[in-house]
Parts: sequence; C-alpha cells; structure tokens
Amino acid sequence: MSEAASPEQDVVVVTDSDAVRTIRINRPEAMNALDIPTKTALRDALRTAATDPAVRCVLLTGTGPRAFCVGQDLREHAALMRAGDPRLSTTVEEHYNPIALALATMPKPVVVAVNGVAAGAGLSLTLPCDIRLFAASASFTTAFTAIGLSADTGASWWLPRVVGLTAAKDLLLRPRSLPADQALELGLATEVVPDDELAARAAQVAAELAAGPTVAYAAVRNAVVHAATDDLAGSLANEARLMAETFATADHAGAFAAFLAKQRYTFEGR
Ligand code: T3D
Repeated sequence: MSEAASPEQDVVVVTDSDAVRTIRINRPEAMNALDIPTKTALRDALRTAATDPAVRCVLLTGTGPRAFCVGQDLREHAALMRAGDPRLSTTVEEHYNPIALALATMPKPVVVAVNGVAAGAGLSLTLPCDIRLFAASASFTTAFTAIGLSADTGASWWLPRVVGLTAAKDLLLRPRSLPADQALELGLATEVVPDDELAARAAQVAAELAAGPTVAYAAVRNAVVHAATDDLAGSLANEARLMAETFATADHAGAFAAFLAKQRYTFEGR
C-alpha cells in the first residue's frame, strides 16, 4: 500500500492498494465535517482517481469510529456567515456539485464504507456509490431542513431513485437520526457489517471490483444513470452504444474465449 503523497495529517488521505484507491476523509476531531480545504481536497482526489487508468475501483470512507461525514462544517459555515464571506454562496457550485458529479460519473466502480454517522452532504456522498457498506453502529440523517437548508450534493436526485419518492420526501422533510438496519431496509445500504469487520469487508469488495471488467462496469454505471432521465428509446440507443464499446474490449474477447474454453480469465480492465 502506498501513502507517500498523503501523510496522515492531511484532511483527505489517499492510499493505493493494487488497483484500489482509497479516499478517506480525515477530520475525526470534527466528525469528518467538510470545510473548504477538505471539500477541495476531496474534489481533487476524486477527479484524479476518475482519470487515472491504474485505478480500477475507488473506496470512499472516513477516519474514526464516530463519523463517516457530517456534511458541511457548520462551524466554518457560521464563521463565513458572520464575515459575510462570498464563498458561502459559491461552495455548492465550486465544491459540492463537482464532488457529486465525480462520484456519479467516474468510469469505474465506487464503494463506500460508512464507518459512522452520515449526515447532510455526508449522506449525499454515499448515494452515487455503487456498493454502500454500513457499519452496524452507523447512523444517517438528511439533516438539511433541520437547519433550514434545501438538499444538495445530489440528494434530491439520488434519494427518490434509491429509496423511492415517499421515503425520500419523508427523510428530507423530517430529518432524524436513523440506524444502519433502517438504511438496509430502505435500500440505502447494500450491506450492514459488524463494526470491526467493515474495513476488511470494504477492502475485499473493492478488490473484487478492481479485478473486474472495468470498461463494462463503467458502461453499466453510465447506462443506469442515463436511463434514469431518458425514455426507453433513448436508453436503448445508449445501451447499444455502450455494448458496441464493450464488444471492442480486450476483456470481452478474453473472457468470452475463456468461457468457451471453460477456462478462468483474469480481467485486465481494458
Ligand atoms: O454552504 C453550505 O453550508 C451549504 C452546504 C450544505 C451541505 C450540508 O451538509 S448542510 C448539513 C450540515 N450537517 C448537519 O446539519 C449535521 C448537524 N449535526 C447533527 O445533526 C448531529 O450532530 C449528528 C446527527 C451528525 C450527530 O449527532 P450526535 O448526537 O451523535 O452528536 P452531537 O453531540 O450532535 O455532535 C457531536 C459534536 O460534533 C458536536 O460538537 P461538540 O458540542 O462536541 O463540540 C457538534 O457540534 C459537532 N458537529 C456535528 N455536526 C457538525 C458538527 N460540527 C461541525 N459541523 C457539523 N456538520
């Protein structure tokens, strides 16, 4: 595992293990709340991971047992308000939106290990992730309207699609802390894992995905998001385009030949 470029004091720690890039929000003393340096580092780390061909799966998590991420750092928010700082009104477009887009559109799978509370934009971060593993002691809340704010970082787009319109409205209009087993029931969590097994389980799932057909995974991510807003004909056209792309991959040729020969194939991610 390499960590050379990101020492432990950084607000976002980036480490590589084979083709898995782990991006860890690292402000445990602030419940991994997002201040401007953290949002900037997270956005840049996600963009870099998205375009790095050596990275075939991203694992997002937070430091410490208490919080995954509690969203906007409200202490910073209060200070910016007091100072009349213009960054208050630019952070959604400058930070939260690019973070949400990078998570949703990167051409590789994203796993999230929710190691503690996920609140506000912290919860939003989990929604575009493909596999969402929650620690048994983790909890979640949309939080936004409790402090008189609308929903951001893609919450209004993802929540109805992940949990359905009725539950999404309920979660957004009546924010409250709910336990991990409720996340599982609602479809917010893919799996709930005992706290002391979360890191290992997340590493295992991420490694499995990193050893898979990356181009096909990217195509599936694209197709599913595309189909959420297009009609059937448009979605079928997009599927056809993506199938043509995957027909042309070395992984399709190799995996198909191995299937016919009843052999095992090692995906190369291209
Ligand atoms: O520019 C913009 O602001 C727009 C963007 C907005 C995006 C957003 O994310 S808005 C939503 C921001 N997040 C919240 O509103 C969450 C607020 N926090 C809570 O609802 C609760 O603290 C939790 C449900 C997350 C956890 O509850 P609990 O009972 O486990 O802990 P606690 O006692 O409430 O909090 C523990 C400490 O963390 C406490 O500090 P203290 O008193 O021990 O010094 C608390 O103030 C602090 N904390 C919790 N959330 C935040 C936070 N500090 C800074 N920012 C936070 N978001």
